[in-house]
Amino acid sequence: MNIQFNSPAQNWVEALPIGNGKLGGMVFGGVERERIALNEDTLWSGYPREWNNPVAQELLPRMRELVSQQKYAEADELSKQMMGPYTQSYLPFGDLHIWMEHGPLDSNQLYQRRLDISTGIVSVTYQVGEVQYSREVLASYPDQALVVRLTASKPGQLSFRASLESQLRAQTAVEGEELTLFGVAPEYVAPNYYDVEHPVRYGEAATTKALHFHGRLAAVLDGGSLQADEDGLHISGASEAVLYFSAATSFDPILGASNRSRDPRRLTAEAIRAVCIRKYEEVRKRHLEDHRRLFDRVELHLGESIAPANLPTDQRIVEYGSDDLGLVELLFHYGRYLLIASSRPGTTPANLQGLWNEELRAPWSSNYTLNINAEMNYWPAESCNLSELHEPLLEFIGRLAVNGRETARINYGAKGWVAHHNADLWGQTAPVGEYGDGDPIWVLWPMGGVWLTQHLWEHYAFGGDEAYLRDQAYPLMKEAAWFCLDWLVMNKEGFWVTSPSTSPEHKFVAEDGYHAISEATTMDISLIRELFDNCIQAAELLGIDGDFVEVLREKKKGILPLRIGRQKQLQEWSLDFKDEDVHHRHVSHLVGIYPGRLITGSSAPELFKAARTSLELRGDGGTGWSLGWKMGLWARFREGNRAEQLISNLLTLVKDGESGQRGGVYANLFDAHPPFQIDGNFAATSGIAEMLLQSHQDYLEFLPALPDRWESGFVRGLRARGGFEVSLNWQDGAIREAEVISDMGRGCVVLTDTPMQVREDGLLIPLTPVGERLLSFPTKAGSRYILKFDMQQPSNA
Ligand code: FUC
Repeated sequence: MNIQFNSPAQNWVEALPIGNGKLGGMVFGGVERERIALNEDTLWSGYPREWNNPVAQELLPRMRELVSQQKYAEADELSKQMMGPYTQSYLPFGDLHIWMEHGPLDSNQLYQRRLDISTGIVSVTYQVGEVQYSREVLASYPDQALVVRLTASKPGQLSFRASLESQLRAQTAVEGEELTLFGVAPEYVAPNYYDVEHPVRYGEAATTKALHFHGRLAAVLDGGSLQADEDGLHISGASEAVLYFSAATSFDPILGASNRSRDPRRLTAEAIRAVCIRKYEEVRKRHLEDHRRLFDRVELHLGESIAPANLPTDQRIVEYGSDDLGLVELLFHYGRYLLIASSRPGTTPANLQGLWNEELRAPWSSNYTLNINAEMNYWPAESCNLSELHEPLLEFIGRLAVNGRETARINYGAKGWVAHHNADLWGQTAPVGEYGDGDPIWVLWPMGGVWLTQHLWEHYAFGGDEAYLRDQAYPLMKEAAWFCLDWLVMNKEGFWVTSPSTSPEHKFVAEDGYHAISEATTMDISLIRELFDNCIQAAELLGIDGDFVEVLREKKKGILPLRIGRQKQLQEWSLDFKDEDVHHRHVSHLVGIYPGRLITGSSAPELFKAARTSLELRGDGGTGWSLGWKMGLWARFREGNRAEQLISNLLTLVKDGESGQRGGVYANLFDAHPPFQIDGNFAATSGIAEMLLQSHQDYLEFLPALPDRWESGFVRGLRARGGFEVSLNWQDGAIREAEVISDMGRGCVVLTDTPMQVREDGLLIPLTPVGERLLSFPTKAGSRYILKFDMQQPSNA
C-alpha cells in the first residue's frame, strides 16, 4: 500500500511522512543530498504565562445587555477587551542531511521512492554507475528512534556525511562519535497572520523559561570508517551504515512546563544507547510488529484497482476518476497511518499538522484549534479501531480542564472549566486575540471544552470501560456541564441561552452589516444539549449524582429550542439571519448530526430534514477539512453518492504554495486546506468508516451510505459503540454477511431491512424484534457471531 514517486521530493509536501508519535520525519529522498525534515512533538515556543483576563468578567453584564438589545456592532467591539494573548507555536526541530559522495545519477530510470503505509517504512533506491544504493527510513515506537539504513550493492562503495541543522538558535557538538544539536526554543513566536515587529523572540539561554531541546545522531557501520566533527558524521568506504536519531526537550507533561531537571541531553543519550545495542534487523522487526499490530486491524476492499502498479501518486491523483477505488482505499488507510504516526500513548495530541512542520511560523501556529480541527483529528480513533491512540487527546483534555477552571473563574466568574477556540502545548484556555487584535468571530467561542468532552464520552461508548468513565471521563464532563449551567442565561422570551455566542467563524448579516456575536447559536445549543445528555447517561450508568441529573434535566427543558428558518434550513443562529457566505467552510450548526448524535431521523425528524437542507445550501466545496466534515454528514444523511462526491472533490491535486478555500490533497496525499492541515486526512478516514457502519443510535447499521460505485467489497475490523468489532461483506450493493465480535457481552441490536440469521459456532441464535426493522440478540464477551442476510431465507426472528 504505497505512496510512491519516481523522483525525489522538490518540496516538503512531496516528501514522505514517518513518525512514532514523538519523533517525526519527512523524507525527501534526494540522491546526492537526502533531507529528512525533523520534528519532536513537544518542541513549542513559549512557556506557561498568564492568559486570563479579569476585565472580561467586568464587561460580561454589559456584553449581555448589548446582545439582548441586538446592538451587535457594539457587542463585537466590546469583545476586544475580553481577549487574551495568542497561543504559542509548534516548531520545526531541524533537518538531517545526508551528503552522498557517489556523484550524480546517470539516469532517473532506476530511481524509486516510496512509503509503504502498511509497514511504516520509506524506501529510496537508485543506481549510480554499477552500484545500486538503497535507503530505508523508519520511526520506531518500541525503540524511540528515527532510523536510516543506507546500503550499497558493492562492498565499500558507501561514503557520505550526515549533518544536523536547525532554524532555531542551536549549535552542534561532538560527543565521542555522535553528533549532537541543541539549543533553546524561542520564548515567543507570533502567529503567521499577526503582523508584529520581532515575531520570533528568544530569552537568555541561562534564564529562559522556554524549552531546551537536544538531538543526537549516531552511526553504526558495516565496513569503512567513521569520523565525527561539528560538520557531521563522515562515513567512508562502508557497505552499509545505519543512522540513529533521537530528540527530546525539557518539557515536563506533569508540570506542563520546562523542567530543568529533565535534561534532554541525557534523554537522547539514553535512547541512542538503547537502540544501538540492537542490530538493524531486530529494530526493523520490532518496528514492524508494533506497526502491524495497529495497522492490520482494519482491511478495506472497495473493488478492483485500475491504476498501474508503478504510477506515481501525484499522477494517480490527477488521473483519479471515481473508478480508481484503490486510491480511495489508500486515502482511508492513510488517515489511520497518520494517526499511528502522530499520536501514541504518552505523546502530545496531533496538532494542525499532526506531527510534521517545517516552518518557524507555521500556518495558524500549527496549534490546537478547538472549533473543529483538533476534534476532527480524532474522529477516526474509535471507529477505525485505534482507540488507544485517542489517549493523547483524552489526557490533554485533563490538562486543559486544570487551566480552564481558572479561566472560567477569572474571565466569567463561572464554575467548572472552559476552553476557547485555540490551545497549545501550555494548555491555553483563555480567548486569544492579543487583547484586541483578534476578531470575535473566532476568538469569542467558549465551547472548546464542551466539544472536547464528546471525546471522553465516545471513548467510553466504544470501549465500555466503566472505571475510565467513572474516574477520568465523567468528572471532566460534569465540570464542563457546571460551566454551561453558569454560562446559560435567561433571555427576554424566558429561554436559557448562551450570550455572547458565535457560530465559528461565520458572520451573520444584520441591517447594519456583518457581525459575529449574538445569542444562542445552534452550535452552542447543540453542544451543550449533547453534553447534558451524555452526563445524564453517564451518571445513570454509574448510579451516581441523582440530584445533578435532575438539575440537568430541568435546565434542558428551558433551553432555547433549535429553529427552522425561511429556507426550511436548520438555522445557524437563533434569529434567521442571512449568511455572510452561503458556502462558508464551517458547518457548525450541523454538529448535532455529525460528529454528534443529538439530531437523528428518528429523534427529531423535522430538524434532521432541515439540517439536510442546510448542508445542501452549503454546497460541496470548501477547504480540505470542510470536505471531510461534509463526507461524514452526508453519510449520516445516508446519501452515499453525495459522500462519494466529496471524496472525489478531496482527491484533487493541490500544488505546493497555494492557499485558499479550495481543498484537495498534495502529492504526498496530505490534506490541503490549502495550506497543509492534517484534519482533512482524518475526516476522510472517519467519513468512509461512517459510510460503511454507524452505531450512534444504539444499534448497528450496516452500509448506511454505500455509493453505487462501491458495488461489492468488504471491510474488516471497524468498531461500533457497545464494544463490538464489525466486519462486513457486501455484493451488488447489499449486505451479505457480517461478523460481530463482542467485547463486553452486551446485547447487540441490528437495523435491517433484509431477513437475518445469526449464528454462534454454527448454532442459530434466537432474535428478538425490538423496534421497527430492529432485531436484537444476546452476546457473550469474547464471542464471535456470523450474521447472514438473504432475501430468500426467512429470518430466525
Ligand atoms: C479554523 C478554520 C480555518 C483553519 C484554522 C486552522 O479557524 O476556520 O479554515 O482551518 O482553523
